[in-house]
Amino acid sequence: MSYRELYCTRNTGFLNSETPYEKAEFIVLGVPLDMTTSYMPGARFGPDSIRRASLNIESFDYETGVDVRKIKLTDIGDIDVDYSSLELTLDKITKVVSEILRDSKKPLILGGEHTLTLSVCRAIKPKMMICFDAHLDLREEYAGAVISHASFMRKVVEERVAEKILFIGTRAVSQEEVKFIKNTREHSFITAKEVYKSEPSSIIKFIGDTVSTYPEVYISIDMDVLEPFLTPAVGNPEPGGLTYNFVSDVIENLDTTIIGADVTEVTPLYNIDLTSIYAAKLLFKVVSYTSGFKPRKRK
Ligand SMILES: [Mn+2]
Repeated sequence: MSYRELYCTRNTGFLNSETPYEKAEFIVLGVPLDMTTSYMPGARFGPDSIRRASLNIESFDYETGVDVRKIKLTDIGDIDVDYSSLELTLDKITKVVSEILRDSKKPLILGGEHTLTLSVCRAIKPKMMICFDAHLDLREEYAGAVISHASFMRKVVEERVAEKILFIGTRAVSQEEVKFIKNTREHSFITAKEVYKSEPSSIIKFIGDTVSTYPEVYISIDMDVLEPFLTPAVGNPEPGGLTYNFVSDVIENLDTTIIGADVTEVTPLYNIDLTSIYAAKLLFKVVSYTSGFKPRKRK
């Protein structure tokens, strides 16, 4: 028996795709993790909300000409979260994602609190990771927990399961986190204010050039990276965020292989499905830019 059969249950799927697992290029996995949430709870309802959104927005991507409904994609359901043990739950995620990679497929993760990215990195060990997030999540511990939504990136760095991380949209940090990241040579951040003050095309080109020196990239999207009037239903809303078009354009201009992605921190109770629509749409962008589409030459 495979881990996906052991640990996952299936319901209405992302895009309701009927592609069998064996034939799929992308594997959608729900992770309804909601254990260390400290402010707005409800991330456990994120995966189904994003699935529902995926069924109710346009599947044709005008910019790429890709209809994501025609992409070979399958949804294997949700990880069974073990609410008595975060480590056990993270281990289940690592095992299922490892299996997806072993089968030469690309994982698309529907969160769930952002902590799940630690377990995904333990499986993927990306050489390059882009992390769209208002926060750095690099605290040594948070509210007594060494692994939590505010500290899991510290573990990613300390365990060296991601070689280089570029944070984009940063705006809510502690002094400790800034000091820590500046002491690493590998990891860096671009603040939301820097994006706001720059010419969008120049900063998008800068990100594209940075990433293109790596053969592949993993994309982690905490939905709080966007301005909270766009996506208020997140665990920790933070003013001064990015726009949807900016994030979409960054994804469009990544001249390298996207090996997988996650969207996290959607807490739909506060906003019905609107935040989930942004999450689904950004995943559509990842899928359509990954699947055979050649980006236009950047000017
Ligand atoms: Mn965040």
